[in-house]
Amino acid sequence: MLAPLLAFLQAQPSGLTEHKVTNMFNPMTTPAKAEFNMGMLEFAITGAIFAVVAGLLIYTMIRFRRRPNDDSRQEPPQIYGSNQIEAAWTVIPILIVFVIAGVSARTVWGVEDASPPSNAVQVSVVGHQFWWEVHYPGYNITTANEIHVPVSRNRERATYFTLKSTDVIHSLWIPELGGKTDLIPNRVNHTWIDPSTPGIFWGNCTEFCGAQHANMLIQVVVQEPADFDKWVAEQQQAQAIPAEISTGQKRFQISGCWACHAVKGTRFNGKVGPDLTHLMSRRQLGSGVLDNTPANLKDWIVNPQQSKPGCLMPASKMTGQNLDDLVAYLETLK
Ligand code: HEC
Ligand SMILES: [Cu+2]
Repeated sequence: MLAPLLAFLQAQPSGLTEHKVTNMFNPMTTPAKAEFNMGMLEFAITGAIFAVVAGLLIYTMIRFRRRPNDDSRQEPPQIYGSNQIEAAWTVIPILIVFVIAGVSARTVWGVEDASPPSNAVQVSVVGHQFWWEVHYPGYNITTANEIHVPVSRNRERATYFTLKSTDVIHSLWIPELGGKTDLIPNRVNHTWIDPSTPGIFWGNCTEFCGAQHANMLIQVVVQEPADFDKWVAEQQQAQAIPAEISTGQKRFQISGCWACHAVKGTRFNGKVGPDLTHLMSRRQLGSGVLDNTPANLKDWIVNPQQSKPGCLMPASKMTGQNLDDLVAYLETLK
């Protein structure tokens, strides 16, 4: 009953259902399903062990409880050692550990070491305090915090991730699409997804990485292949150099924004912060803290520490015409 209502409330103008409230009990890719099934198997095994141990404990507490007025009662005979029972309670746990270890190893390797089909979409994600740098080496695209991928059926155009970090350990978790995989400095990790339905899936950094760890959100936009190809074509465009440099663009330069931000097609090539070439195509600012609206963009530039205290972009304290010019320029970055 609730499902259609939720779907209605979550429906986006783009027609994509948004899964902002994440749900790890709703796996939607092959790896997520494998991990979910593994979790359920381990939950069942440990649940059964818990039931047996707790059952025996409760039985013993009741059966052998102290009865002050019952001195004549016959205690059951003590048993000193039993090779059969001791062998059983040694061997059975070993078998259980083998089953759990075997299933876990198979699942982890199936996700980490899967070899991509030739038409896979390769996405390289680099963790930063506190945002996600996203590259598509095959398409020559750089973006941030919002990963677009095509719907994949039978692993056709499945998405393969290469995960790295520039500073500390981060961890990628998009609950509907797959389990956590760490992004570790000086190490490369892999995972993959083959989402079967379009939608916008939210995720989070799940390895504590500093002050704004909880605001290091990420979105995966799963699109029909044709829509994804359209997005790729748009992102591949560099910004055209206008005949006359706008005052806003000058402001971007004078204020030193380019020291940290790149705009493809211009000389701005900073690498410390997110690539801004297609800033306006993104739904959010500051990896999920603000909706990408002109008013929020202004607030962010004046003082990002207001909405994301401790983030690594300094306040510009810019006001008046300078601010308006700069925002007008950023709004051309479609
Ligand atoms: C010292 C480096 C640095 C400077 C200088 C800097 N920024 Fe940033 N900027 C960052 C970092 C780091 C982030 C990511 C913050 C986060 O999400 O945690 C960021 C984020 C942004 C974002 C949000 C991008 C997104 O996709 O979420 C915008 C827009 C932005 N900066 C614009 C500017 C403008 C305009 C200037 C110049 C007034 C500027 N920045 C100066 C480092 C910098
Ligand atoms: Cu992080």
